[in-house]
Amino acid sequence: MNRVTAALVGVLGVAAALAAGHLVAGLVGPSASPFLAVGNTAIDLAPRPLKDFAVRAFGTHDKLVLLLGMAAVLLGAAVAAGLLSRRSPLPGTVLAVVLGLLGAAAVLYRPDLGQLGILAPVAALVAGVAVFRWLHAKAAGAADPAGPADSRRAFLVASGATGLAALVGQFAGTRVDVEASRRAVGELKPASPAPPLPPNADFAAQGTPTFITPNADFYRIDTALSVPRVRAEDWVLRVHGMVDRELVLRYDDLRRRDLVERTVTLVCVSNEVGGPHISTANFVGVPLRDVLLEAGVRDGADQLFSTSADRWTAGSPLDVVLEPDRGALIALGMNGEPLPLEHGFPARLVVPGLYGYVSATKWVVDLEVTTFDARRGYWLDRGWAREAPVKVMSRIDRPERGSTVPGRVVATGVAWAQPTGVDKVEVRVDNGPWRTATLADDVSGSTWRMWRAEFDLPPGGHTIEARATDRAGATQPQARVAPVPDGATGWHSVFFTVA
Ligand SMILES: Nc1nc2c(c(=O)[nH]1)N[C@H]1C(S)=C(S)[C@@H](COP(=O)(O)O)O[C@H]1N2
Ligand SMILES: [Mo]
Repeated sequence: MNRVTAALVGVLGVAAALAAGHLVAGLVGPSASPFLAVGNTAIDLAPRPLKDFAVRAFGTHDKLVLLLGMAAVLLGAAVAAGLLSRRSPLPGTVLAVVLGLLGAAAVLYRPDLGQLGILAPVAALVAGVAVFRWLHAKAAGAADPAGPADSRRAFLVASGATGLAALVGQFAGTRVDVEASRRAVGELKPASPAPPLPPNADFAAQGTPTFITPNADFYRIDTALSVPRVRAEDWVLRVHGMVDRELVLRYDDLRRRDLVERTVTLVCVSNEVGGPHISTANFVGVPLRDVLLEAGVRDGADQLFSTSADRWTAGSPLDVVLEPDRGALIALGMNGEPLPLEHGFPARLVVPGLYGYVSATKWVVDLEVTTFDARRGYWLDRGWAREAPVKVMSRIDRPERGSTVPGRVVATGVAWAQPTGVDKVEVRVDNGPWRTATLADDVSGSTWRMWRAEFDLPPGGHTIEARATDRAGATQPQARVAPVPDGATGWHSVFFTVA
């Protein structure tokens, strides 16, 4: 058989295997799809330096890059196996079995999949072997000059049908209609809305972000390769552990309560000094404290251990989430809509003043009241700290790094110090005296605060630095510390040129 045919047989065999796995995963659990399971397992097993590199190099595209890389490797393997199988179907068969077993191992490793999850890679293995051998036989027949005259046509029909079936399988497999479920939620009207924003809450016209981040621009950080697809009508939240009575809450149970709306700034612990992983939204939901008090927290518990639909976990200090003024939420809505899928639909946690990895569980399905000794959250065994309150921080948005600006320099930026709030931002140029910046109107301690300051500067290169002070009097330290293990510190400094 010629090389092109051989390669095609290899590729179609792998495509059939992927589609069969995907299709069956649609029935037993979307993350059982072998391709995604391998990717997710790769993420969980990746050594930290590699993960950090991926995030730095590809930002939030890191997952897309991983999937494309995996697809390229698979394609290469499929072509190679096809080429090696020109004489006998054995090499291609071996590849299909090996890939199937790899998928099975990944699915078994995923803690979020039940026993049935294994059916998806098994289907992939069986389909891969069967389709490959079937097409191989047809191709061999077509290549045989002594064979029947229509054998060439039979091969083309068979490969076309395989390609089509593989495509249909890919699409049919993802049919959990979570979009429809989200649309059907309708308006989540808070009984107590967030206070309206003051007129001058940001300096967006001078280069800061808008005070409220539109959902489409809200930073996104998570380990999920495929966004968990949980329908509101299927969602249940279990509250258990060291409680007086276990609760099982459904979506309608929560949305029928008096919903509250709170404006909260979320920030990621991995945010570098000057980094972008911070955003603010109006979250609508149920006070987490009320739910925990209903369950009745027993003495001795110190951790709220939350688990997502895809088995990611976070541990929050119980005393913090129970603080009456903290404003921790089980959020259902964000900026006037049900949570977007990638921000946790149907429900997530939001705790002002704690970095996301110890508090902001998206697609949350389980709340266990426990101790820090008993359970360890996802990032703890990957080098991050158990206690992670947000650190006081400021960022310079204008002038931009490396930009050239006129001599009358309008510097702007943001500062945050949840939950106390920002008391003061100081700015200096070229190691000169600190000057107090003008703060935008205050919204609350749970949110960021914009600042601005003007300088008249001579032409040439200049460096501007900023530092914030919180309402408890703590000033952002100068010492540069990396984000690992509990958040970066240091003053943001920006070099620019005056024309
Ligand atoms: N299920 C789940 N929830 C998660 C995460 C995750 O990986 N999985 N990442 C956390 C981290 S590290 C942060 S900073 C916030 C980010 O929330 P966002 O993506 O809505 O901005 O979500 C948190 N919640
Ligand atoms: Mo994070």
